Amino acid sequence: MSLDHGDRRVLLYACPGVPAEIWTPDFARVLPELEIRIWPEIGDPAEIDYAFVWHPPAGLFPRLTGLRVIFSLGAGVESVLADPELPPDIPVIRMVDPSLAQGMAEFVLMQVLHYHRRMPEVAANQRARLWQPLRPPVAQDRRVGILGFGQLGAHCAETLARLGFDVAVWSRTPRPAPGLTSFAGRDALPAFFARSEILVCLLPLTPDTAGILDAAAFAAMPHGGFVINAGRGGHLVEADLLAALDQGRIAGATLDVFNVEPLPADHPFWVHDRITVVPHIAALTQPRTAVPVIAENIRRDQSGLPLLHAVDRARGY
Ligand code: NDP
Ligand code: OXD
Repeated sequence: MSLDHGDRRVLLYACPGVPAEIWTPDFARVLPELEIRIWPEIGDPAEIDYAFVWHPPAGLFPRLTGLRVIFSLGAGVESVLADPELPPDIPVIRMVDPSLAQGMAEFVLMQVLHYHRRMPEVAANQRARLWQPLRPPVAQDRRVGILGFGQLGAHCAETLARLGFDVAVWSRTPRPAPGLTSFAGRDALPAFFARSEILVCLLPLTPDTAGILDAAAFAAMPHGGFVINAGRGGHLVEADLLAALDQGRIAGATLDVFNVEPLPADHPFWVHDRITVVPHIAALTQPRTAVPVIAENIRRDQSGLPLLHAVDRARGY
């Protein structure tokens, strides 16, 4: 491999809204030889080997004429792929961080338990000063459905199954797994929804998955089910959820991701008594565990080895 600016390697940190100070100590610890530049102070753009991005600033990529690899701060890469000036031949690496999977499993478990143990009803009873012991079904009789059986969905599914829940997963390609019920492909969706009392979305946002949480999904689910969306706001048809909540078809929803973030102050979700709004924190990439994964790919790039976790642009994730 030959680079045209000597042995120095330069990584550009361009994650508007995510303070660079969170990341720089771990880059310095794990990759002391790497020079980190922080957007917009990028110096000579031709010297930049690696770009670490989250919602990349418009017009950035054409300036980086020596770019070798684009690293996404997030597991979801739709904002990177949507950049009209994304260089066609530069690999895009999505974030695979063990802490992200752990954090998502904690979040999904917390929300599933909240609905499984009927906590919204308990809270309503408290407001009414009503002492009413409520009995949940046993976990084995609680059917949870997880859309997406990748890095995050698989960890959540296994965590819930270990606690005894009856878990089904849905993926694009068939992925049978012990202790789980597996569904794959569009044709299997109605049957998957029909058994999902608590539905969790952990899909990437692609043209195939946009709007998947819609009126048809809510109509197919068991009456009074719950929805947890930690994928992307574009997975949810907002008006369909509001209608399904009004009709009682859906009893409650936890939403961590939204079409517009931050969620506008006048959005009806903020004040809906059966919607829990969470500010896109279901799982956060953690520098301590994520930087070593980036470092491994930088080492691979410098040794001419295949990169890990590269996005398949045709698939969109
Ligand atoms: P992966 O790429 O590891 O897994 C994606 C899964 O979705 C795979 O199982 C894939 O199927 C499935 N899938 C993709 N397209 C389809 C389709 N058309 N039909 C059926 N299944 C499909 O992603 P991750 O698990 O790492 O992340 C998933 C998403 O979670 C991210 O893209 C992001 O949007 C979201 N996220 C949200 C966070 C938050 O804090 N709210 C934090 C991190 C991520 P197959 O296995 O067959 O390829
Ligand atoms: C991600 C996210 O994609 O934080 O990692 O949403």
